[in-house]
Amino acid sequence: MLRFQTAGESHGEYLIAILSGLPAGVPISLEAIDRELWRRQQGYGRGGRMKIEQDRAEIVAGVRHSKTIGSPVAILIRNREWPQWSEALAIEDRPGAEQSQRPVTRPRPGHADLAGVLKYNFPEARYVLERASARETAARVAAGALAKAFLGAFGIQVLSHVVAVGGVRLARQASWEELVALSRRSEILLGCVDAAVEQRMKEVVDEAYRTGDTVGGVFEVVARGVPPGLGSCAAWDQRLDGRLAQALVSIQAVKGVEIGDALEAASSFGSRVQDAIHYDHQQRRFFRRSNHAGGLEGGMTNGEDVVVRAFLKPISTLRRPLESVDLTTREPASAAYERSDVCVAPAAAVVAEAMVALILADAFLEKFGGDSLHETRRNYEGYLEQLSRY
Ligand code: EPS
Repeated sequence: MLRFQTAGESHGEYLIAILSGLPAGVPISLEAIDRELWRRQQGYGRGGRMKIEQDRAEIVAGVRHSKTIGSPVAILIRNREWPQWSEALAIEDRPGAEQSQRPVTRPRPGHADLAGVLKYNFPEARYVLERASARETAARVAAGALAKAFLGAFGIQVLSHVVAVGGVRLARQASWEELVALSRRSEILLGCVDAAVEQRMKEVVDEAYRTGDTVGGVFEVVARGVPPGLGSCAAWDQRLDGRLAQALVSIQAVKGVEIGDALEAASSFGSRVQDAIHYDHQQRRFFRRSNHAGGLEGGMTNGEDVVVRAFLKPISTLRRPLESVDLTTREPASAAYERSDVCVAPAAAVVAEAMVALILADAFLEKFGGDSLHETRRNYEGYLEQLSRY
């Protein structure tokens, strides 16, 4: 139903997001999109690039007078770095252009560099890393902000927090109120709801700075207000847990996903990890006292919070580079380094919110359809009434 695409290279002129399939009439605020872009740029452990960029969304299609009009929404985000790269990444070739190119001949272990040059048959990795770069996630966050605006019209909110940085982990559950407060902070350190744990996370990042290393982490995304019945048990590719997992693992450096308490459940007994079903006669609704399933059963939402976690490997550009091979000489060489982030867990959590919002909005539209928000709402309300009469 919803389709989204991004284009753009890390040091090219723009990043572009195109989202099609939103109904007409969704209220869109540029300020809200920019706030999401700002959140993605924050976090202790970001590198020099984030001091240069100040991401702003420029909507160039699909929104008029602050509402979607049913046509694809196109958003541009300018790269402030572009003027330094306009020769190195020129669109048109010209004689002598090789001199201004910035080849990357020492592929970084863990990065897309080597697999990409082999795949695309490039002599060096510049074009590969330009697209593989997590700079692309700015465009995802812009598209995700549109999905959040759509979901918000139905009272669905998507938030996140960082659960672990390196070996330092938040050992308790975060409340929804803590996630709301975190999302409103004007300064973001490591995106953890607990100040004492966050300080210990900062020490891990400081150690990585000191030693020329990088550090990964774990973050959790929670969606509240999601009705039961999104996704489907009928076909493997309609299962919402699978769709969420794919969307999250597609984020640069994310290598694993957990739905609900999957890791703990795998080493526990069935009687301890399923969420017993209760019924509230007054409100005429089913409910659970626990949510180990993360709001997903049989590939469908069950009406509880959707809770997913993603596991981020430490990013692969190291100030103290690992061993590699020079693509030109084929001799051993240290992997390339110019500048890099040391920890991106808080930024990746914001990207994950965007991806979850896009998947939920897609599943919501699949179930309720509608060419205008009015029509979607009518269909949704009919379903809510059906549930209340069940
Ligand atoms: C990235 C390398 C760094 C990061 C970049 C992702 O960029 P540069 O090579 O220009 O220093 O800062 O992330 C962003 C620019 C961003 O907006 O998140 C990489 O190789 O993936």
